[in-house]
Amino acid sequence: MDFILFLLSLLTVLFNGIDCRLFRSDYQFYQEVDGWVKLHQVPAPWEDARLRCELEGAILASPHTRNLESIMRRVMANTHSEASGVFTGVHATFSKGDFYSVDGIPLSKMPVQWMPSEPDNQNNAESCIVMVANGTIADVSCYDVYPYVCFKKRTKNMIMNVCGTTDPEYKLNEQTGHCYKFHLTPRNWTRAFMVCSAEGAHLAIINSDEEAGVLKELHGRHKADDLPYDTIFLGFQDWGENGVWTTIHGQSLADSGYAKFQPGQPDNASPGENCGSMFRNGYFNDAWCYVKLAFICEKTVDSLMDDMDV
Ligand SMILES: [Ca+2]
Ligand SMILES: [Ca+2]
Ligand SMILES: [Ca+2]
Repeated sequence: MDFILFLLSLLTVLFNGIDCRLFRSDYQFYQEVDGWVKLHQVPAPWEDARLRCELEGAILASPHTRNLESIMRRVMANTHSEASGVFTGVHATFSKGDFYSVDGIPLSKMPVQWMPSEPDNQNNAESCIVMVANGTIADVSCYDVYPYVCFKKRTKNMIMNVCGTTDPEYKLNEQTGHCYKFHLTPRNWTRAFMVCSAEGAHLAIINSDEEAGVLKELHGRHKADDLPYDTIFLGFQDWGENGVWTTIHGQSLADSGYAKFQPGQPDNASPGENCGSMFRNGYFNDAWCYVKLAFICEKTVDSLMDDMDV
């Protein structure tokens, strides 16, 4: 009998171990909610919080159930979020006063209580909900900044691929041994950087002629008509100066292994181009940082989650 119990507990330990590795290593698995949770301590406006959780493959957490509410409170404990509270996924940005979680659950179904004298919709400008450490909530401006919690419910068939992500759009390239994802949704350079970072990757850096060929081929799979401009953002810039081109990993282009600009580029077109991009032919261009372009994220297989922001 003891042996069977021992075997069962061993299996449970093994099974939990597997659970933890099914998702990102910057998330913590909690049995009570059958899912993974991460506290983001850097306060952000609500839209950014929602987006970052989504890019991480999760959602902005809401206190749907007593268990999730108590886990949210637990992760807040002993951090500065304990005093400030955290943004929840509950919002009324679609329709004033109609509060739902980002996954569509009405606030009225959640086991939470308002703080004294809340909700007050101050200045008619409060459409997002924060929760403080004692579990009570308040409406606040979505433009204020708060820490927040992301939550990933365990689902069947979650597959961690060789790229160390459950995002099937990351594909391993055998030539370079790195994984890449082409983002068709155009973003400015800063947001492109954020997207790659949240996905546990980085804006792609070309380290050889061979890798330039790989990215060129990836670009070539998308018709020019499907892109806002036929140039895509990559991971280099010049710190807002002119001409000192540096990869986001701090190397000069020459040191990084590829520094081929299109003839006539960089041309620093008015009012100034400080962000790195690549034309369809594989040659570099300096681009306006604020223009929205498609972009490529790159992920190293061996460091998997080392690039994660925390
Ligand atoms: Ca309020
Ligand atoms: Ca690279
Ligand atoms: Ca240019």
